[in-house]
Amino acid sequence: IVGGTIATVESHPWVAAIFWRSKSRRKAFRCGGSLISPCWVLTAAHCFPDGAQTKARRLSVILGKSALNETESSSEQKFQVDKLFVHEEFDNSEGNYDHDIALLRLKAKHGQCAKETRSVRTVCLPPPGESLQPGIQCEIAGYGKEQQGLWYNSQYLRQAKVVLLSHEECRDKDYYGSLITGNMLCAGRPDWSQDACEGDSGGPLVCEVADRLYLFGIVSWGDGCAQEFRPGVYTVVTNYNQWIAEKSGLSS
Ligand code: 4AZ
Repeated sequence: IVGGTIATVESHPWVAAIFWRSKSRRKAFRCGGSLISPCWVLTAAHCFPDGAQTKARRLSVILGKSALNETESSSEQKFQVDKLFVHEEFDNSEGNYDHDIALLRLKAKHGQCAKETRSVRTVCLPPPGESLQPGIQCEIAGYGKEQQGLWYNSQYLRQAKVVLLSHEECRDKDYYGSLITGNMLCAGRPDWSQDACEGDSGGPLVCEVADRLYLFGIVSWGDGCAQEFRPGVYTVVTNYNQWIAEKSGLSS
């Protein structure tokens, strides 16, 4: 996150940190995600460059994490991943980010996955078809870079406020033009001071509707971070209620 503030995980208790264990057994932070039910984390497809061939065994998820490189055993819940679904139509081979969505199933321990606490809870999926007016303010959170070009992620979970742009504005030639599909939404600050950045991918864009917070977007891509006319681009979650229900067996 560029230009945001440090956040406690209690204020974004659905945030998941996804790690990848390399062949040398080193665990590296890979992406953010959002807990949508006790055993399911929603994230971005591009977090898994090997797509459907990705070995779920190498993935792990930590919930309730405020600091990336420290363990707070009192708040954290750690899980292995027993299944990964990457959207079948995601194909990044030509730099295309359409359908940038994936689901992870956490491996239950003693018949249970995430337990609700002050630092761990699920976020609601938006009602199918609910669309948002441009100009409304939403919140993003993640452990990604605090500035474009840094080689390290943020040590702490950070948050920022971004405003939704209209589809028309984002498809303007001064913005991203035809790179923006109907499955993407754009959000940024009017002064371009706050944005998601590398490492925030997969994480939540949460917006309030009728006094409730809903997961409307998944951090997907952007040309750099917090650059003029280059808003953050997010996967439109409401286009995938059916896909999520199908893969997870959760009813939408
Ligand atoms: C990335 O590289 C990335 N400014 C994610 C989000 C944004 C840019 C890059 C949005 O994963």
